[in-house]
Amino acid sequence: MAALSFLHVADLHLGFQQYNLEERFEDFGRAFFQAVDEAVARKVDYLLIAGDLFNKRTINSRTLDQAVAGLDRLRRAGIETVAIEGNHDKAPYGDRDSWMWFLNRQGYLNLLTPFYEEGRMVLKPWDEDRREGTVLVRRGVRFVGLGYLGAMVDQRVRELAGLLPPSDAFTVLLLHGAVDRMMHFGGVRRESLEALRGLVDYVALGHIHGRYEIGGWIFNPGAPECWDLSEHRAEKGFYLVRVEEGSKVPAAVHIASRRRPVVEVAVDASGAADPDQAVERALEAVRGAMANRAPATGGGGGTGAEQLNLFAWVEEVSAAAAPGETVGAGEAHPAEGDRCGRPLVRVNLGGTVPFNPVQMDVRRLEERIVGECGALFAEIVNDAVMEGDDPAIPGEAAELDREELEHRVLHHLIAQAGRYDRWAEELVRLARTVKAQVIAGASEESVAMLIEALARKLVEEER
Ligand SMILES: [Mn+2]
Repeated sequence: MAALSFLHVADLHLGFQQYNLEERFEDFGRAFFQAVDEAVARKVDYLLIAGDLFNKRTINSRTLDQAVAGLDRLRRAGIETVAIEGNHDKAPYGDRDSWMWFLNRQGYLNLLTPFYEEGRMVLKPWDEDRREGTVLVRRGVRFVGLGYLGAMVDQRVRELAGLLPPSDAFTVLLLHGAVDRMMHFGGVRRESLEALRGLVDYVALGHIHGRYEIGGWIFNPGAPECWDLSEHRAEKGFYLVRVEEGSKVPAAVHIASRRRPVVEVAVDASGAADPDQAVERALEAVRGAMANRAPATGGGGGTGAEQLNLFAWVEEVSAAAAPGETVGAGEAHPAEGDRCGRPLVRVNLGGTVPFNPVQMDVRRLEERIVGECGALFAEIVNDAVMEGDDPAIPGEAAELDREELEHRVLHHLIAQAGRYDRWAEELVRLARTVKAQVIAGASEESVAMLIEALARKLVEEER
């Protein structure tokens, strides 16, 4: 009866109009509404948003409308939302007025943030009047929210281990960070998190867009939609979590999000006599892949529901549902019909051809994949190489040292992109400087300044 339950989501990226397509904007909204529907249908106590509710800091009114619609539905269902900011929706440095802050002020969610005194973290209990704090305590549960801390996250997590008192309450840490990855952009070492064992019972992560979990207490649900098409093989969705009264052990099941299918096709253009033939070959390959594709079930399969049966949650909730209420199916949303409809297509064009690969009309190919194959959008990655051209990795690679090899590969990639070949040397130098700076632990701001400086120079010289 007094068991605790919550739905853990992250990286919803509301407002992302991918490829400038209205339909993609709606896809990200629908993924959020699916999470809201799940939370309401399962009658959870809390919705946890582990960062990147929004795709960017400045959102438009329609994005705010989506967010408010979902959060208001939760509020009316008696579900409290606890959230942190991610790197995408964080307010600009020194400015606290993010849209997450606005939603917090309006009571749609409780936004937890870290606080500092003289450079050291202090744990500020949630203040309902000021609507701010790091630690929110509710009956039987304690939420600690650190948000996105960039290169500092590892240090702050270790600080937290010294600050957080033990508690009888089940403790959830919300963190927008990656375990043992992207160390300068939100990466945290697993051993640093391990120092929180016994103090924290569930680490609710966001940031990495594919699902992973560690040790039965660290969970990352994966962005429910594909922010980048390369994510399509990852598992994505939400964690439905239940904790029995007095227990410190979370029972978590992953629910796959219903998302737009992605079809990825590798095309070897080798042997094509001319650009048109290569394009026809690609089109043929896409047609075949589209025809062979399994009927769209949307997302990563139905393992979530099967696992749920393990603790008979479905039956229990179904029995408790009001007459006429559909459990799990959710409310109908506009344009639901296209939800699992036309896929996004990515074509990786490779091989060696007897003509300059930029002569292949990829624009036209994209149009035809949409027009003739029923794709919502097509993205072509043209990595084909002209016969006799230096391949990206030269034959004598084994004899080159790492530095020289890196230089050659970068130079090749930039020169191949066509419009930047004039600047290839400078761009290679920039890429290598950025790499060195990142390894040395430079801040995102200083790296951004480097890139901006060169971009300015190029724009001026192009005039
Ligand atoms: Mn994200």
